[in-house]
This record gives sequence, C-alpha cells and structure tokens, in this order.
Amino acid sequence: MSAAAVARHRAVFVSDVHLGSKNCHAAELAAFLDGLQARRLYLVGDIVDLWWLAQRRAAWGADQHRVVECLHELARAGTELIYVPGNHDRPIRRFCGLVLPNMQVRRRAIHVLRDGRRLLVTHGDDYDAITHFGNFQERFGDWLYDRILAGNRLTNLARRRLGLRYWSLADFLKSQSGAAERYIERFVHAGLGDARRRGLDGIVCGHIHRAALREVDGLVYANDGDWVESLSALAEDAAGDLVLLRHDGGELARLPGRAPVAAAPRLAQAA
Ligand SMILES: [Mn+2]
Repeated sequence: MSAAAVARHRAVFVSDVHLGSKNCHAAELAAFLDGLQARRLYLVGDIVDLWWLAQRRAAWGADQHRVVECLHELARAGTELIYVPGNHDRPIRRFCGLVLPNMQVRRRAIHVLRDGRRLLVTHGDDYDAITHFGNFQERFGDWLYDRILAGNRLTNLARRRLGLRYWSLADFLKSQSGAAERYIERFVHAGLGDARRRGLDGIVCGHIHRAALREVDGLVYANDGDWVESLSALAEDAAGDLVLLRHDGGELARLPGRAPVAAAPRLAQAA
C-alpha cells in the first residue's frame, strides 16, 4: 500500500506560496511538505509567482528547489496533486484540463468531504470584480495591485522609485482596518454565493492572504492563508475534520465533520 493510501490527511490545501518572490517562506513550506502524508494535495493558486520570475530580482535558490522536489516526491509517493492556478500564475490556466499521472491542472475543482459535503476549490481572484468597490483608498489600492499584477513596467518602475519592494494586499488591508474588514466580508460572501449557486456546501480559497475556517449560513468558508505571512495550510484529516494548520503543525482552527447521514430506512417490499 502506498504512503498516500494510509495518509494522515484526506486532503491538504496550500495557496499563495509566491515561489520566486523574496517574500515567500520557501524553507518553511519545504519542511511542511517534507513530512506531509496526504491522499490529495490541492495547490490553490499563486503557487509560483510568475510576475517575480519574469524579473531579474526573482528569488530562486536551494529552498525554492526543495519545494519543487517535495512536490515531486509527494506525487511519486502517490499523493494526487491538483493545481488550480491563480492570478500570479495565471498563464498556467492555459493548461487547465491537463491530466498527468498524479497531477491535474484545473480552473476550479470540487472536493468531496468524508461526510459527503462538496466544496468548491478556487483561488478567489474571480471575485475581485465583486469586491473591488468602496472608498477611494481601497480603489486606488486595488488599481495599484492590478497594475502590479499585470506586470506594468511603468508601475513597477514607479514602485521601485518609491522603494516599495512588494505591494502586499495583506499589508494594504491591515493599514485600512475598517475597510479591510468590509473588503474581507465582501470576498467571503462573493465566494459563498458562488458555491451556493453551484449547489455546493462551501468554498476553499486563498488570494486575500487571510487564513480562516468558519461556517457562514450553514456553508463552509475556508481560506488556507498564504506562505508570505501566515504560513498556513488547510487539511481534511482522516476523520473528516477540517483543520487550519500552521507551518509547524500547530492548529489554528478546526471544523468537525458532520455525522454521515444515516441510510434511509428500507421501504418494505410490496407483497
Ligand atoms: Mn491571488
């Protein structure tokens, strides 16, 4: 029996790694992946930061190599890798539908929990259009973010002149407190609305660099966080509980799985 078949976790979700950017904690991620036993590993977008890799300042050394190696090792050990690209690795969306042994690229996925509930797995940038409104500062921040993500050379030049090494949405949100909370709530509800419209029981996403695990109106909202600041991942353990994990294995939050629905009593056979 392969290691993955007797895994501790039914599934693990990781996003917003930003591999290639100076802000990625690649060593911690490699250590986390090294000890991982999972049947399935979802890479929920912004895994490789292609915007950074396109620049000479890209950070790519032994730790970054080790992350890629760990992913290969997991696939070899039988873990099924499902890559759902985000906005920093958007070009990889061209490969959506690609299925390799133990590796798939999907625009979005559905994860079925042990208790049968089905969760939408998507990066979350699809909700930008819904969440991006509000006061001027928010709009300016979003505009700046989009320009940077778009790799606009003039913006990058301006950014360098201003001494901004990396414009972080998380930092921006923190600097806004009240606006940040409103932004996050809009994001949560946009995601949950999408899941509900698809007839699903919740969502697993990333993108906003805010780890979270909670139930809202009977739906699951899980954000696996990032490897820039929170260094967190989401897991469904062997018992079917959802767990928000810190890189060192510490537990940030837990949402117990539901008792499986009892089989409906058999109807008496007509005589
Ligand atoms: Mn993103």
